[in-house]
Amino acid sequence: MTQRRWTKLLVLALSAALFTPLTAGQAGASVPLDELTATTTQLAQGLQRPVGITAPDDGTDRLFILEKAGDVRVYDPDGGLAPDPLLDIRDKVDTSGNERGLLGIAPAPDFARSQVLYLAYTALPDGADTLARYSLADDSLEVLLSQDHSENSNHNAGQLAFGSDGDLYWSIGDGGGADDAPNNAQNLNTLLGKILRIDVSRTCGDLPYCVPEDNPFVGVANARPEIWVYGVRNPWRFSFDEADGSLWIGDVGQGSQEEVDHLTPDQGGANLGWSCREGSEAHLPGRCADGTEFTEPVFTYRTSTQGCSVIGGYVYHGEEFGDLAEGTYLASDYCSSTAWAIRQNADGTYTTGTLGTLPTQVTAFGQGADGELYLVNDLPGQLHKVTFEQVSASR
Ligand SMILES: [Ca+2]
Repeated sequence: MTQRRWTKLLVLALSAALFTPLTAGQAGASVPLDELTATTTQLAQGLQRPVGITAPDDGTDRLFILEKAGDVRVYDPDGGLAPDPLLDIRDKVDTSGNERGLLGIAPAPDFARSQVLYLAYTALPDGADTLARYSLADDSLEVLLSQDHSENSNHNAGQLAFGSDGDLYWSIGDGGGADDAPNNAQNLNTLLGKILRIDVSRTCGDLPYCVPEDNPFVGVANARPEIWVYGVRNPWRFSFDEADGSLWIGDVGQGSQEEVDHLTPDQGGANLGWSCREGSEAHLPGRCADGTEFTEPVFTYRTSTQGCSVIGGYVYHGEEFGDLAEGTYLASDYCSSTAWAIRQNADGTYTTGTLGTLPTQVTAFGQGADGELYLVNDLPGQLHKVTFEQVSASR
């Protein structure tokens, strides 16, 4: 997070503390969800299958946009979409199948100085899910970690984000196909169907990264120590709430339920259920022993009737709509474009609702350095800004 974002949150927290009790996720004023609507304004077009957005913390207000084939484009609020890519690794990326490609990007916490980016992609020749470090200074690419994913081309997940702990988190899908046939998501000996947490600021022995000592499966037999949470199917997009460091995950369902999970920073080791459970329901209960503990989603909706694939978003902490939407988590669905909203209440329960239907399809959300929310649609290839409005409660 940028210095100015920290300062703004501190001011928000202080002013809220003076007048009202401060609650997690609701640091500022906001109107009831049934009086709130979300829409979008187009900023740029002509992108080639954009699938992700990030913002470097370097004072430039730029957005970096992933194109599935393997390049990163730059949107500048003053100059618009730059014609030349920031980087191009198309000769490394396996784009066979709809879900393979360059899928994730995270600027290093010291990006302004180091000019280092982390990238997640499916690599040639066989589609291995791959995490690599890219240096803009010399256009070098160093592979840090990869996971075989050759059996199926779908369910690669691919989100990258740094937590407030400075560690890098990476989501990998269950290996694809239907019903997670090999039971990967519940198997701690594979990285498939997991969200990982590693320290990329150091090296340890032969590894080009380190495993944080407090990762939940360090020292556990037959478990990969990089695992942070398990039992996920295809967590295409996750994000951190910069106000409390909590993790919001949109895990794409198979045919029954789409789900959003919300984990505090002390919930490492959580089993999110797949494929024993799908959303809030039993799916293949025989996959898990009696008494297995699951962490239930905080929000679900029906896959077939209310959409097809959840697109995880962000908790809004921008200034422009702070009096309307501060502390509101916004997500969508790839097919229905519903604007799903979730707020955590002071007692730990959640209030959920819709903020209407977005005027465009959503492939991924992003959060600018200014805290405002943006989205891309892969077809036809546009960048939009999310805006909020207060409406009458009769909607
Ligand atoms: Ca689940």
